[in-house]
This record gives sequence, structure tokens and C-alpha cells, in this order.
Amino acid sequence: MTRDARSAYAAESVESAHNAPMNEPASYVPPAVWSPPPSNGGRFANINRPTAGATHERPLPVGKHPLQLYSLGTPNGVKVTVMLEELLAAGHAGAEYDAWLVNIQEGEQFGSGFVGINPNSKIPALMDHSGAAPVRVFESGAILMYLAEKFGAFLPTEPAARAECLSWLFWQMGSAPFLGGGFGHFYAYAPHKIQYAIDRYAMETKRQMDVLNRRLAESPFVAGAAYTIADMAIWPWYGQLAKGLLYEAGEFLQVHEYTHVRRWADELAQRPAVRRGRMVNRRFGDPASQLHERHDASDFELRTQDKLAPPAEKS
Ligand SMILES: N[C@@H](CCC(=O)N[C@@H](CS)C(=O)NCC(=O)O)C(=O)O
Repeated sequence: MTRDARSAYAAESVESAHNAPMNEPASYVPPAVWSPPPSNGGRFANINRPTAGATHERPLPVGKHPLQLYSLGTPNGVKVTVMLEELLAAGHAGAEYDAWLVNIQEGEQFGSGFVGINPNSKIPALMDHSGAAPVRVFESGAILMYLAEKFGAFLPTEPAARAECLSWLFWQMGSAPFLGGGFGHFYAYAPHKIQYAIDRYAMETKRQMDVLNRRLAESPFVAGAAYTIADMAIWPWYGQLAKGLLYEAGEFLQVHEYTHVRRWADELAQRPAVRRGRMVNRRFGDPASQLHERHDASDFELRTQDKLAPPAEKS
């Protein structure tokens, strides 16, 4: 399509949106210049804003280990804690880490210390203090690659196998926003249900699940015969979805159809490192499954929420 044809097509779409009788709300016509609404409702409305940068001074804590992770037990956070636990389980003692909780609902991702590590203000973010100068890494896919290269693990070095692994890793990074920010947002979090949006993103989410299901029908792991960072990136999103554990959407999306994804999801869930990794920075579910901060391997036994004393009553 030429540039002119493209602009004409876009102008026609905008024109028809302005005239559509079914806009939501019915009175809505996009103004010439967008401005943020006072509040648009929805689960994350209180932290959404149209600008970047720090909103307040807040230095980050630093623990005793070379690797300092600032995160939360969401699917993007779990990718990294699973990787760190896998590295430790494989004998890489240098992967010992402190995992600090970042409460995104309270806006802690906009504190000066966090923004210094991740200018994009999203968990997970990692600092590596093991070298002469500290290294910051943000974006979960970049963190997985950084750790895989640092320790020489879970990322094949042979060019074809490496290309396959990175292709699936980047597939996840590009695809998950349609699942989370698209389907999950409009199906579970938006303040009212918009059929157009739910249909659009359910369609794409099911297509993505079929991509993965076909791949896992022919291969034990996503990138081939070996378990890699591609599995670690994909499992917290699509593995959980296939088991009906994301957005309470199992029946709606008929996830039982994705039998190969479910087989793989179950196998990964049995791995001891995956079981530990999914507990770190977790703030929901069974208190025994929640380890808000992780500073030592013994924390899994000693410091889960069921083991910690309840806060003293205020008088
Ligand atoms: N592409 C990023 C996405 C990270 C992301 O979306 N993090 C969410 C939690 S899962 C977050 O921190 N949200 C806070 C906000 O949007 O203010 C990655 O994979 O690291």
C-alpha cells in the first residue's frame, strides 16, 4: 500500500468512527487532541499516566548478594525468579540473589531508585553488582538473555539452536502484550465489557495458543530438545493460561483444546526450581505459596507468609 493510500484508509476509518452509532459510550467522538480522563476506572487506573520519569525520591534497598532483583510475582516477574532458581539448582552459586518486592499498585515503580534501573517503570529490573561497575538490566527478555550469557546456561550456543531459542523468546515478548494488555485487560480488568475489544483479543490469544500447541506437538520443549529461557519466558503466561489460571478465562477460551501446551505446562510446573521461582515476590494465593522477599535459600522454608507472625494489633 502506498503512503497516500494508507493515509486515505486511516482517514476513512477515523471518519467512520466519528459517525458510528455504536461508539462506547454512545456520545463519544474522539476530540482533535486527546487528554487524560480524570479516572477511567479499571484495575490499574490509579497508576496509569501519560508521562515517564520518577514521581518521588525513593532509593532502593541493596542486599548482600551480587544480583539484586526488584520485582513482583506477576508472569513477567516469575520468568526471572524461575531462571535464577534454575541457575542455582544447576550449581551456579554466583546466581545467588536478593529479590525485593515492588508494589506497583502503590506506584513504587515510579520511585527514583527504580526509574534509575528501569526508565520504563515496569518490573522486573535487575542490578548486577558482581563486576567493577554495576550493570542494570530491564525488560524480562533482556534479563533472561543477560543471565543466560553470564552463566552460559539455558541458551544454546550452536547457531541454529540459539536462533530457535531466541525466536521463541522474542515471540513471547511480542505476543504477550496482546494476551495481557489486550485480552486480559478487556476481559478481566476493564470497568465494563466491550464486545469488539474482547472479540479482537480473544481471536488473537487463541491463535497464539494454537501456534504454541502446534510447536509443542512436535517438540518436547519450545525451542527443541532442551529446556531453555524460551520455556521460562512462555510458561508463566501461556502455560498458566492453558491451565485456566489466568483471568479465569479457561472455559471462555476453551483451553482444554491445547493439549500439548497443557502437557508441557504440567511438566514444567513439577520442576523444583519452577516451584520455588513462582513463590518469590508473590502477593496472592495461599499464604504458604507467598515469599514476599527472598534473600536466602532457607527463606522458602522459613519466611513464607504462613510462617511469618501476623502484624501486631494497633492499640
Ligand atoms: N515488556 C516488559 C513488561 C513488564 C510489565 O508490563 N510489567 C508490569 C507488571 S507485569 C508492570 O510493572 N506494570 C506497572 C506499570 O505499568 O506501571 C517486560 O517483559 O519486562
